[in-house]
Amino acid sequence: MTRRITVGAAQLGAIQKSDSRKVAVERMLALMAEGHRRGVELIVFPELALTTFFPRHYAERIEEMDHWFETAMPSNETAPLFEAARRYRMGFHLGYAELTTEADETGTVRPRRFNTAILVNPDGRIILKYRKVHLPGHAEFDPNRRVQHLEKRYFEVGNLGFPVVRSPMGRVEGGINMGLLICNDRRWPEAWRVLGLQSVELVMLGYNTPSINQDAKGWEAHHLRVFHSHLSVQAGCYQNATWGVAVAKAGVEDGAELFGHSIIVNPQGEIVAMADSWEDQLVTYDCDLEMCRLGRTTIFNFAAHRRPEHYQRIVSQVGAVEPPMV
Ligand code: CDT
Repeated sequence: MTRRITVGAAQLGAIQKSDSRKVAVERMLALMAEGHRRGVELIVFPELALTTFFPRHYAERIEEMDHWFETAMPSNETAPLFEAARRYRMGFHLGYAELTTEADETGTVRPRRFNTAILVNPDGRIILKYRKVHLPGHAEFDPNRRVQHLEKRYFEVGNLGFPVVRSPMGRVEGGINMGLLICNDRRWPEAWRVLGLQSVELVMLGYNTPSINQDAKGWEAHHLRVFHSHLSVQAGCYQNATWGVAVAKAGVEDGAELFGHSIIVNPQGEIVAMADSWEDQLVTYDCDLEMCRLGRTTIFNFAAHRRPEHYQRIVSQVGAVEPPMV
């Protein structure tokens, strides 16, 4: 029984503020058609793939931004992606802004906004949904920034945890353990480990990462931006013995540069495919899921080697504290 799947990292070039969802979806459909020709069984699109990265724009009232959000999935505009999935027998991952009316922790039913990703199977059925947990940036307009990063203003912290689904995909009829992260999540080992503890074999994540860190104040050289992104994904894959597909939006969007460099990473932490443009670009790889076995039966055999009794701070503490002076 084969345990191989051909995945596609479908990087998107810039989507401008003036571009409609129809334009974005047509570009994604072209990448799916190319993927079909190249034998792709599962295609991964970026975070907030249907629109520009709108958290760079400020609105006094959050509701003014609601036109960037999806209230249904599929919607009229996104239905062609689901049809293409069925036509090509191809799963897909999609990031989008989700506006829903549901109860919060207090039981109050109200509009709620999340930075969301879904995994759709080749029947066009949503089999996994994840809402971004680690929201970077700030909630108020920052006059010191040339470009705003207002994810904390427009989105709530995700409330679905880090779920993993086991489902047939491509040639793997017996099922693949698949999990999702979104952008900034990739920098947090805790997020990867929660997926690892569910025996994840394939992690998909989309990102929109500016080439310049405006908070760096000179401490983060330009080239380190891509290095840190790759370092995080490669470490996450290695330490949890999983494949990873990390897919960017790239190029100059609304005058702000996003760094691209989408990658596919094997369970040894090696980059096996990488985008080399700032355009719409599909990079593919035939992933052998049996490669996950080595890590999880040896150095990262969690059952044999983890010591959770010593990890208490990870869940009981948020900020770092100073050690006692000796
Ligand atoms: N989209 C996203 O999460 N981007 C962040 C950059 C934040 S810079 C304020 C990232 O971690 O890539």
